[in-house]
Parts: sequence; structure tokens; C-alpha cells
Amino acid sequence: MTDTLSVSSSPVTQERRVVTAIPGPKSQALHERRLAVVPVGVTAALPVYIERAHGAIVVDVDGNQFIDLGAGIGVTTIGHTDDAVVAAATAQLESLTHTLFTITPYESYVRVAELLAEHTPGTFAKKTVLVNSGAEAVENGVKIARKFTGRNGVAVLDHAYHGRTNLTMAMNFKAAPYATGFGPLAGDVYRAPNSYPFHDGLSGTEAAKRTISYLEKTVGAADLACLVVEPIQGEGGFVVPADGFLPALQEWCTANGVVMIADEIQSGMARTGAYFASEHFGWVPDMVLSAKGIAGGLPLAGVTGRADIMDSAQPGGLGGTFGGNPVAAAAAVAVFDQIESEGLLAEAGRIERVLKPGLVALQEKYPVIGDVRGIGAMIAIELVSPDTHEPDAAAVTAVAAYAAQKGVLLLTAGTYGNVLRFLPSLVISDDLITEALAIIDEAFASL
Ligand code: PLZ
Repeated sequence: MTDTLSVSSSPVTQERRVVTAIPGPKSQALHERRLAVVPVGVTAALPVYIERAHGAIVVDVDGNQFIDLGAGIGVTTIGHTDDAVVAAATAQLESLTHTLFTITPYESYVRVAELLAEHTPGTFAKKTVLVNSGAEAVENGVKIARKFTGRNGVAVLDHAYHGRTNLTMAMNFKAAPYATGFGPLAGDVYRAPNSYPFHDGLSGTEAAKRTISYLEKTVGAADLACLVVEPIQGEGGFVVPADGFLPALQEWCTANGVVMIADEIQSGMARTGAYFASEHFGWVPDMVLSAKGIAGGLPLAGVTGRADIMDSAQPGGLGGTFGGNPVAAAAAVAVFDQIESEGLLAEAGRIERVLKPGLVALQEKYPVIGDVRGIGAMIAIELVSPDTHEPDAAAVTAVAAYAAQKGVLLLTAGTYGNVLRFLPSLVISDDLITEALAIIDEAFASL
């Protein structure tokens, strides 16, 4: 074994190409090495080892090129190795990689905070703390909301996902695999019904009434610090709430002194054609959490909220060694620049206009597709038995496996594993989407 990792700088053509069995021999060899040294708790949805990527294509060590419909779960939203992001991060690497912002600060952290203040919903004064991961953003959002309100209770919704730390494990809907055996879990977390039009058939007003009544009965507003909600649920299966649901909850929170927090970790940063998905629903949250797509693949997350809420944390109460790292912050500034200069918000609409009708056409052919939903480049199909609406996870697994063999990287989701989610980068071409749809069509035909 050598100490050098294989890297290649040859350009990545925007085309699908399958040249070996999937996974190929080099991936299989790497997987053997991995099994000896990486614990089984860390799985691989598709054990092909990726060597390089650009735009909407990832290339594995065997030379197979995949159409990437997952973008690393919504991280490389403006495309893999975006030229401007690479240039900004490279320049930053050469000038300064670390000081620790709470010791000796630097400009890019401040710039990211300014950009988040500008682009999150609401025109009031906002402040931002930068951290390393989505879960860390959730932890800090809750921490600040508790300090601001002097209350302990944390409310979340059915089918939510918020992370893998101790507090966020307790906030997830699904125990397995995220929390099984990892207790004791954090207390004071309460789960309320969400709005899930495909299954509950409720209007936004009706669903909000049910959620509020549940919270009032099981917790009581007086003990509730915050309500944390993904405007479109990510891991839960791209569940889009009925219109009016989110603003009604915000209204109740405001009236009762509860901080309402938008977990925009998966739905934010231009993915849905707005900087933050909350905008589509007319929701102006008290606090917005961003991560994933914010820095084009580098680890960065932000907690942005009303200035008075954010300033309730005492001096020294917020921070962390790597939070707002200069290289990640420089990359984030480039991501915001690219969204503006390349008109990427509009690209999400273009993707929806190709992808959604394509999936609706498949739904007409294959009754197992019960629901097609989502906004922009955040679209999903839910597979169910046509008569009973019972989840069909086996069909999801089979379609994703078939697509992978043909060079299409497709992610699954949903509490019951019966959702296929499409969250490509905003630079994917219409042709690649159409090509992927043809393969997914074949996959359904083969069921
Ligand atoms: N909130 C809405 O989607 C991360 C999880 C990947 P971290 N979702 C992908 C995995 O298997 O661990 C996520 C999210 C929402 C919070 C998080 C947590 O973000 O950056 O993974 O901590």
C-alpha cells in the first residue's frame, strides 16, 4: 500500500458512461480495505468509490461516470467542483486556513453572515453564528431559543430529521437506525403531527389546527422554547406541507412566545428556486438553519435569526474551533456569488419543468407511483400499493439498484423507505435529466 491517494485532474465530460460491472473491480478492492478499518455503522448506499466529479457527473475509480441525482444529499447544489468555488477555496488555502474566529477574526465569516442576513426571509435585523454541520446548527438553534425564552421544551414534527448528535437523535422521527441503542436520549423533545397532504388529505389550516392543539395539550406553550420544522421534509421523503400550514404555525408561535425555527439544511440554498424554501409558503421564520449546499461541498453551517433572539446568548456562549473556517467561508461567499451571477434560482424552475412532467408521465404508466411532489430541484415520488397506499420500499430499492447499474445515482428517502428523491445540482442539463428518466422508466418496467 502506498501513502499517496489516487487523484486525477482530467476533465469530467457531462455524460453517463458505464465501463465495468457496478461496483467495478477497483471499487470492490477499496471496499475490502474499508471493511477492515471503517465500522459497519457507517454504510454505503452504493459502494462505488468516487475519484472526481464536475457539474452533474461523478466518476468512480473504475472510470464509470454517473448522472448524479443526489448531489451528496443536496450539498453540491451549484454543481460538483464549481470553478468559482474551487478558485475561491484554493486562493484561501494559500493565504489563511485557520485562526479561530473567536480568537482573531477575519472578513469572510462576516461576509457570510451579511449574505445570510440578506437572503433569509424577513427584513428585520438578523445575526448569524457559523458552525460545522447541520446537526451542530440545530443544536445551536435550540440552545439559543432556550436562552431567549427561558423555557426547555423543543417541538418537532412527525417524519422530521435533524441529525445524529445526542439532542438531534431525539428530534428525529425514526429511531432506527439513527438512535437505536444510543441512549439515553435528550429529554424535553415533543413530536407533533405534520402536514402530509398525500396521506392526511387535510388543508393547511386543518393540519395546523391539529398540530397546535396537539402541542397545547401535550406540552403547553408556556414550556415550549421552540418549534423546529423543515419547510419541505428531507429524509422524511420530501413531504411538502399544504398551503397555509407553516404561516399558521408561525402565527401561533409568535402569539405564544415560541421561537419557530426553519431547518433549511436540505431545502435551502437555492435548491427550490428560492434561496430558502420557506419563501414558497409565505413563511418568515424567527430563525433559519442552513448547511449542506452553503459552501459547495466544504463543511459549513449557519444559524441565522432575529438579532434580539441571537443576542440572548451571553458573550462566550457560542463558538467552536472550526466554526466558519476561512476556506469554507470563502467557498460560501463564492456559492452566493455564483447563484446570482449564473442565475441559478431560475435553473431550479427549469429542472422542475423537465423532471416533474417526466415523473407524472411515469406515474400514468406505473400505478405504484402514488405521488409526485416537490419544488424546483427537490422532487420526489412515493411508491405505494395502488389500492391500500401501503408503502412499497422493495420497489424503491429495486429501482435505485437498477438505475445504479446503468450509471444513474438515485437516492431514497421516507420514513418507510418508499420514496425516491431527486435533488440534482442546478447545473444538470435537460438532456441528462431526460436520459436519467428513460433509465428510471426501464427500471419500473423491469419490476
Ligand atoms: N437537518 C433537514 O437533511 C442531514 C443526513 C445524512 P448534518 N441530512 C442528511 C446522514 O445519513 O447522516 C440533515 C438534514 C436536515 C439536519 C441534518 C443534519 O445535517 O450536516 O448531517 O449534521
